[in-house]
Amino acid sequence: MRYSDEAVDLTRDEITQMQTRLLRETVERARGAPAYADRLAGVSTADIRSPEDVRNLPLTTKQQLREGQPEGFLAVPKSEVVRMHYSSGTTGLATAVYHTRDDLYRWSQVVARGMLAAGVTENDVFQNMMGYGLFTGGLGFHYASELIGCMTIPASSGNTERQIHLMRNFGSTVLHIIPSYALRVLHVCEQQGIDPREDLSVRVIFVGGEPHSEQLRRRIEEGFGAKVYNCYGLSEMCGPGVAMECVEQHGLHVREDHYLLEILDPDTLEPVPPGEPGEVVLTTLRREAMPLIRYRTRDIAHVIDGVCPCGSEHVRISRIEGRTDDMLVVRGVNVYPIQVERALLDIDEVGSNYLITIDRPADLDRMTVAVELSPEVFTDDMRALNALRERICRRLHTELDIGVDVQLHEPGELPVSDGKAVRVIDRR
Ligand code: DLL
Repeated sequence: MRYSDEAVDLTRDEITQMQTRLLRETVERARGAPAYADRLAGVSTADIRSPEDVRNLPLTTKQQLREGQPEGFLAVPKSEVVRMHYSSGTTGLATAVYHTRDDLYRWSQVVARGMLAAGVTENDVFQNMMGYGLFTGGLGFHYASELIGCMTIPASSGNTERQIHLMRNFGSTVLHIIPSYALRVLHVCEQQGIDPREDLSVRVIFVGGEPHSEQLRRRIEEGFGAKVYNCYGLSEMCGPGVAMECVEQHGLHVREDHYLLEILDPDTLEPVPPGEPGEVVLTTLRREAMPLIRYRTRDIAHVIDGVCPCGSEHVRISRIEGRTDDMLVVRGVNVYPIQVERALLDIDEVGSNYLITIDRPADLDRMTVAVELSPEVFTDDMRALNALRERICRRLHTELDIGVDVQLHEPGELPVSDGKAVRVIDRR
């Protein structure tokens, strides 16, 4: 029988009612976790009459999760836990996240909903090019794809030549991949004389796990001749699937029957209106093993107002515009790495990789952007290269409001990762 998911059709009223009930249940369950027992002692679930009443509950931070390690946030007996993941810990110590069997099934459901919304069916061949293991990117999509009934290729990340071989040999139609790695795959295809548009069958690509710009999405779409859909998530909320784009590719629908979304001003912690960027704060609504209340993700996004033409009334958020902790202050100016990417990829001659380095010679911040050029334009003509470098400097200056040193590199010269890309080295 074909897998389907009715929750996608919930009306706004139904979502509100469901969230109110699930929020009460979440609070009751969370009391079972040592880290929440005291903090929720004064909360009466009878006082929760709408999803907005979440504001009366305490916030949860990454620091508290760390302090609660290894089991402070575990709300069920350990015998009910069937798996744990360990968050990537890119910004500090990693934290364990636990799942019951039902947690894992519901996680598959939310990801499958996003795959179905992008038109994936049991006739597709799904090549999962995200790391399998403690990182949630691989396993998060794996079970969703099997739930739908796709032939699933658990390729994991890395070994680009083999990835290309698998795509060709088995006719992969759907991919899941880190966006910076997708550009790397395109680059290797080019080196091997393979035209992905002609020689591969890929039609849908899910990307996520790291910030990326609209320009980067378009490059992947053009390179593969496929539609690219953004998928957001974090280990603390299970992993991928918290919010995913539909065919409209205009905002990511938050799975509101699983997650309660708030967008807060990170300083005042007051809600911001739709359209205004703020910190994404999420409450799990169905999680058993590790319910999290008002978890501060540190990701910045805004709510897109209005109902999506796809018909789903689940609220939409913009792509992640930055993190409260990846903002760089360079000579007193706030800079987000994603701004650099946006500016660079507006320039056709810029290739698939870049690296930002900040140092402080003679007590003054210096920002250097190393940029790979695309293979077609790479030349030995110094005058042409200098003119291009000047153009990139000017574009970055307009975007960032500060002067930046630019270094041009040959294609393939900068370090690459098959996991999340390292875009910034701060040597100050
Ligand atoms: O990256 C889960 C994931 C895997 C999501 C694969 C989508 C696809 P963590 O390793 O815990 O989990 O890292 C979570 O990555 O807080 C964001 O800062 C960032 N991130 C995840 N997805 C996106 C996205 C996974 N689509 C952290 N756009 C999050 C921008 C993203 N940033």
